[in-house]
Amino acid sequence: MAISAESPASTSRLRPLPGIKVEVAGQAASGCSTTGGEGKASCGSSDGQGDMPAEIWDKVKNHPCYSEEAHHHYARMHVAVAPACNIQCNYCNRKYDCSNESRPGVVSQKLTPDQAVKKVLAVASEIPQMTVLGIAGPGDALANPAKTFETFRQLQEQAPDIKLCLSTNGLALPDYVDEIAKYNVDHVTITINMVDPDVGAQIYPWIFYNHKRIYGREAAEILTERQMLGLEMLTARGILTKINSVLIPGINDEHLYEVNRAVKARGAFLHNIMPLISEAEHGTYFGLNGQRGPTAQELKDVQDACMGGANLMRHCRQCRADAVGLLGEDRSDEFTLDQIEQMDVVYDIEKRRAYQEQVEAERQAQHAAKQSALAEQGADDGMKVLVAVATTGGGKVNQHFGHADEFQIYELTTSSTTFVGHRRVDLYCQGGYGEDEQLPSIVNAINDCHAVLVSKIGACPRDELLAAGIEPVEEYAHEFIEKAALGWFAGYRARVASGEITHIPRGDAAIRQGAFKAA
Ligand code: CLF
Ligand code: SF4
Repeated sequence: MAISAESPASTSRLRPLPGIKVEVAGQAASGCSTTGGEGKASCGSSDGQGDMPAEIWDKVKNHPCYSEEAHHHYARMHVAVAPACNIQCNYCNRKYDCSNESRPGVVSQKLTPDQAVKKVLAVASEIPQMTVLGIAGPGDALANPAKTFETFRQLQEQAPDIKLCLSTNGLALPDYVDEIAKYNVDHVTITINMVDPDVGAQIYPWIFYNHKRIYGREAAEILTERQMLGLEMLTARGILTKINSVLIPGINDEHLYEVNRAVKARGAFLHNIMPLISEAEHGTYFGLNGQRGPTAQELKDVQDACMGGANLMRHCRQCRADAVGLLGEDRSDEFTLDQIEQMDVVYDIEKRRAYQEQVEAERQAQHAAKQSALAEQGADDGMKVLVAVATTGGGKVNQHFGHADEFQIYELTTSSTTFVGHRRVDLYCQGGYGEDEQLPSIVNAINDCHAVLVSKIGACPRDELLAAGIEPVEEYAHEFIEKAALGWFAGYRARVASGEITHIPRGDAAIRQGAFKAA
């Protein structure tokens, strides 16, 4: 893949729009770009507030998608009130969740605004660290404006401490920016996969615009103009924007660098480059025609090439349109409409605030532990490794290897720990017993890592990992992730320096889709 960080950014085909002031360094980007943005792996909030302005920090500090650090501690939920869509993406089949914001899997229940509000209040009373409500499909939030804004209107009144968030393909966005601002929707995601209509024509067969269906390049040209206009209008109103881009090998992989530059120039706060999910059984055009998704290394290469542009998000889980919980977990089964009817819902804003203060104290402790572990790393020897971590949340190494349905991946150097992604895996422990046939697929998923940090691991997977050259590490159980990872890394470097072991760079890994999550 020929992606160069030196590639020229070409936004020449994107016309500036009259009356819209576009700050290249970015009003919204001021949150991160005031520190230069150069080399940052994700939003500046992954390292605490830093020199981010207080009003931006206030918006991102407990939003699990806008802050990598926050995603260990705070939860989000989606309500599926938006079934219709106004475009067709070649990676989407409407029987499945919107691929913009979700992994494939049918939405179990579509909700009316009243049902959605009831569900949000029930979840908020049960999960006090749930801080964000998003509308992300299963179609497009703004192709269903009445339901979307009625939900936001009610929630703004009844749950004023919950941040409101929406996700859209951007086609209708310029028509609704004022309404988005009216309901204090502070976070908007636009899925932008291209800024070149010739690339767009390979991703979008048609759009529905001005009461008619428009096909091919013309459709992509309208879509990109509407997306850019909508982004500029949001930036002008001080609304934080995140751009989601689906990495489609051979179609837009090299082009995403240009997308990154174009959205940064229009004030996007964050750019989330995520892998195409493409399987024949999903029934999508790409899935049926053999279009593959990227490998872990291909995804990382594109993300790394885009560093220094808009700040990057790498912790996206491609959630369902009805997801509930921490990113990576899904508690939607606990909150069906029938179950909500039985619940005693008490929306106690003070109780939520008190709980979140405890969460904040834990988060500060994690941040401090990371800083002190970095300070102890010693001289830089240029080594860079990936490690996998099993965690149930709270920023700690606190999950048994056999219970992990995903591993979080960190890149370690002597001066940094960077969250670079997650890998879904088949659950190893099924009904109390280890399923050894799952092991090769788990090894494939973390094959680029030198170690896997877990709270506990059985003898059989331990041997298999060692044979594959991945070191299982239990001695940091229940410690904060970065502190644990850096503790292992210091020991590893010492063993290499002493000649006890030889450092061997590792290969690529497979991004798993459709992994078994339950026994
Ligand atoms: Fe939902 Fe999206 Fe808001 Fe987050 S998800 S609407 S910004 S609250 Fe987050 Fe899920 Fe990735 Fe979306 S991990 S798919 S980026
Ligand atoms: Fe599907 Fe979302 Fe694309 Fe609409 S915008 S076609 S719902 S992926």
